[in-house]
Amino acid sequence: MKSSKYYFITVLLFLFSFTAYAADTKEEARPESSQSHDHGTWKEKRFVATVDADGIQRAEMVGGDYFYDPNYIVVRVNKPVELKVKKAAGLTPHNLIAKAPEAGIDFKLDLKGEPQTVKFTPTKTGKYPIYCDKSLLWFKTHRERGMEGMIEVVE
Ligand SMILES: [Cu+2]
Repeated sequence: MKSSKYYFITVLLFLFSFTAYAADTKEEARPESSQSHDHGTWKEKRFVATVDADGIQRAEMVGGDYFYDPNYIVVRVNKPVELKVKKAAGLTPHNLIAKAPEAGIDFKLDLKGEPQTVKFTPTKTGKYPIYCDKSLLWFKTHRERGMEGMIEVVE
């Protein structure tokens, strides 16, 4: 009885290390951010925001398994942005993260079925990644599965 228990644990350990190994060896097909993807299906969906009459640039985005649409948003520097985000149908939890406080872009929120509005004013031109950091157990993060994108700030 004891040996079958050890056998079970050994198999589990093997599966775990194989999963980690498989995740490590997928390094091709990178977009401009530093993360790799496990499939070649990430396609840029670009949205170029225009400045509304009230001076605000508005954009809308949907996040789901495992995408953002659009996933590449171009905004103008030093003009306020209102990004309305919501979650596509599905049970998997998703979030939206940007960590570029040096450019005035710094937020993290869990996506919901009802739209939420993220407000920020980009202060520096450049390209700033957005992504979902959720994952299930030791599996790949959603970011690694393609749930990432970019905010590009232009003059
Ligand atoms: Cu996600």
